[in-house]
Amino acid sequence: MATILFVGNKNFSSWSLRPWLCLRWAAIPFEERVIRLDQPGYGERRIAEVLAVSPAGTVPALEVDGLSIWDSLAIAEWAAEQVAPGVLWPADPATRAVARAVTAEMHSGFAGVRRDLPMNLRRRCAPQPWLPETRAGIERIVQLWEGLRARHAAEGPWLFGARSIADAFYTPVATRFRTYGVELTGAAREYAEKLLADADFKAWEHDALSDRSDEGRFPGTEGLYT
Ligand SMILES: N[C@@H](CCC(=O)N[C@@H](CS)C(=O)NCC(=O)O)C(=O)O
Repeated sequence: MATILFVGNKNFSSWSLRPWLCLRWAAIPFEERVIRLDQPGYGERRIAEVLAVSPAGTVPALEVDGLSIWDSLAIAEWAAEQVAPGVLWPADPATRAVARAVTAEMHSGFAGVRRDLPMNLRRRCAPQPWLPETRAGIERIVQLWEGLRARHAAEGPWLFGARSIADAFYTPVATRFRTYGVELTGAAREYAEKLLADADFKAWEHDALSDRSDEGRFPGTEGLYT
């Protein structure tokens, strides 16, 4: 079975990072192909190379034996179905339902955080005053992390004790907080550090830091891709 994950520039593409982590954590073999997003058509979902593999014109997209799955959460769900229960979603149905809600909240929400703190692994900024919507999003994420860590502390260091898709979806957030100097304390800080220390995340980050060829191609918009 040929399984190919198409991802965007690793420094910027937070949507690509999420399912890439899920496939790695599930130990599903896959070939990775980077499609540069600094090309004509970006921002309009009209990049020809992307449209060739993703009808929505966005990455990530997973190709499995000719089938295209063109959304990060759909790819994560596909991955969860390839492995034993408990590997990518919590095995307990009630915990799994909450994990899905937490993941969906990231997938469809936090517009202010996504707009004002775009993922940019190479960048470090001084803390700045956020717009109310953005500040509320940051506070909601911190509250969510603290609440879940308090509830699942005895079961392991991840949001729901054992590692899950929810952690993959919040890994880009941990990088954004680091990039933009969002100060964390206590359980939220420990959790963010855990995400950033993950070996697979480190491998992705290494690639992002090694290839600086997309730098300066979008003057003033270093964090263009969210
Ligand atoms: N809902 C989609 C969003 C994917 C997305 O917006 N990807 C961005 C890059 S991170 C993209 O491909 N943009 C192409 C464009 O705007 O032309 C998902 O979860 O996969």
